[in-house]
Amino acid sequence: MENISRRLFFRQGLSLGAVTMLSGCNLQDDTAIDKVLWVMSRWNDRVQALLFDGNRLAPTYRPEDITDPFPFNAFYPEDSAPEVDLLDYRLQVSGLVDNKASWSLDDLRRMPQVSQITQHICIEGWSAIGEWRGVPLSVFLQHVGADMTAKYVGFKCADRYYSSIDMPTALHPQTILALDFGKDPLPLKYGSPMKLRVPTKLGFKNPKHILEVFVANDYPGGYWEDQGYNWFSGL
Ligand SMILES: Nc1nc2c(c(=O)[nH]1)N[C@H]1C(S)=C(S)[C@@H](COP(=O)(O)O)O[C@H]1N2
Ligand SMILES: [Mo]
Repeated sequence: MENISRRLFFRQGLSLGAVTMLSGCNLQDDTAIDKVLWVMSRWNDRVQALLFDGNRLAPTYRPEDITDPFPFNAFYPEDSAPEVDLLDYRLQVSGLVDNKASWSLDDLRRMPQVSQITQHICIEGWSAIGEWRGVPLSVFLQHVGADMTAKYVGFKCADRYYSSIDMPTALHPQTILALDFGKDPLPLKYGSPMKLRVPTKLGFKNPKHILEVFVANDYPGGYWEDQGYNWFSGL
């Protein structure tokens, strides 16, 4: 398996290199270079998907390893984090699922919960260890009768942010719809009332303030993904 994908890597890598030379793009030709880089990144997604082991767990840490204060990050400053009304909150479910009924926070809290102390790694060059607790996304998807053979699970947030992950990662045991941070409900800045915690991917693949979960076969992209960050971004 590893040999095949490595061979695949070199063959595809070489042919991509050849394409780059043959197309004769010069440094002025931004769109041609851009196209090649996008193709390479999507190909990189496929290799990462091939190598992803749905049973391999991300490292977990001890309570004394938890980073305090935990850093905040978003595409806006901390005081602009979107305030979602907890009582009115209804998580929307759409796409390739049998049951599109929305979920209140109580509905989510009645589901099985798991905890994890894991490391969050941001592409901007920092990492921190935190504790999150919530519903395994696999349990949630099972419950709404999601098409588990679909390619993507996507997320829409209260702040225009959006992201999506591959189905094997969505079904990974450490991928959770997190409701708690440490012992408390998720604070505003860390994604209240609910965020995706996925410790097998980079920080930007952990959307906060989630309003909608959907299952799809059409590539949903993401806020940073559509601006060039590699979509799979596995660790
Ligand atoms: N809704 C939303 N989710 C988001 C972001 C955002 O801007 N909006 N930023 C992402 C990035 S780049 C990082 S590193 C983490 C930061 O999460 P934290 O504030 O809990 O540390 O949230 C991710 N999820
Ligand atoms: Mo990030």
